[in-house]
Amino acid sequence: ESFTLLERRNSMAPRMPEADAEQEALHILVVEDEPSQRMLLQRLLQLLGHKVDVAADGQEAFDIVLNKRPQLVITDLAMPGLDGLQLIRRLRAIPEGRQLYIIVLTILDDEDNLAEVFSSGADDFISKPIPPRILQARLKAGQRIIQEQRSLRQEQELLRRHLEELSIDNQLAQEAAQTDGLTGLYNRRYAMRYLPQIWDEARLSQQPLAALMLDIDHFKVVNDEHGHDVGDIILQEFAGILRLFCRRSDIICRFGGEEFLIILPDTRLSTAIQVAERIRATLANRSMVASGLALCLTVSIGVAEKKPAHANVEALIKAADQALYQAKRSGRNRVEA
Ligand code: GH3
Ligand code: MG
Ligand code: MG
Ligand code: MG
Ligand code: MG
Repeated sequence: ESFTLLERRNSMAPRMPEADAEQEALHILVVEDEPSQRMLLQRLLQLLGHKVDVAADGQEAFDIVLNKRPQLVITDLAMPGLDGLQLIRRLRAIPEGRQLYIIVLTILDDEDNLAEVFSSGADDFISKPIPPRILQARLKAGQRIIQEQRSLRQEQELLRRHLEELSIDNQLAQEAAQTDGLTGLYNRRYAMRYLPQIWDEARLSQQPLAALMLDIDHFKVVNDEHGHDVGDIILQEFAGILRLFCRRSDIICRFGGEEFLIILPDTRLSTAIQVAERIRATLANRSMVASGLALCLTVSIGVAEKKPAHANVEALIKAADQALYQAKRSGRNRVEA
């Protein structure tokens, strides 16, 4: 093996390439066990404007690829320990090495040897001794691939981000469309679209289904005496209490201003009445704090369960609403079924 770079430079007509303005600086790893050759190649590449790391064998090269992520590897074949072909096969087997551009340095450019070089995963080869202008030309070919891969990765990343934004927007829009802005509960429109499905499921599986219609008593007074903002805070607190007494499978909905509907799947009337009673008692026995005010409020609740006579979920809701009307008429702060 003779590396004739220095001889070339000193003798005859040295044709040292100059840094090419169109050639971008690459991050190159030189793998070569012979120290003088390694250093010469390193100097030449640095002269051409590239950033160069060096390794003396395959194992060291493998570690440098993982840690420093060069774009291009120029590797010798015959090396102690992990040789050039083994290095290439290992690199091609890991994500960090799949897109590396790999050039092999070889003295044996016969058919068999080259076939093995390419089938191990190399992108190109240069015969030793290395003619500097050929090296420069091969690097330029590599650069085209590296640039193309980079722009593909960038496009992929843009696309990925775009898709992510779309799906977040979509999710937010869906949430906004189905929830009530003040309380975060489902809104009436969503409930009326979604509930027929719950109704059908209960019908088909012959499971009970219950509905609670709740209306805060004399809520107008809160607004009149303390202002609309305090009223809003009370509504939010009330929504929190409802969440506290409901299961994940229950559908809690702000049906109107201070009127709420809860649908309880797989729940009989007696259980639904218990739930309603707990909500009523909780509100009656504690004061709600809003803007430093402690307010005592009560709620009236109508309860109904699915009956064979009900044609649809609206009929069930209507029955709960009628029971609520009854609770109001009987003096408020009551549960009626
Ligand atoms: P009742 O015991 O008969 O239910 O009396 P009420 O005062 O609660 O009933 P009414 O229907 O007369 O008044 C409901 C009040 O709820 C009137 C309205 O100003 C208030 N309200 C409705 N929506 C909101 C809201 O989003 N925020 C606030 N602060 N108040 C609301
Ligand atoms: Mg890379
Ligand atoms: Mg060697
Ligand atoms: Mg009311
Ligand atoms: Mg009302």
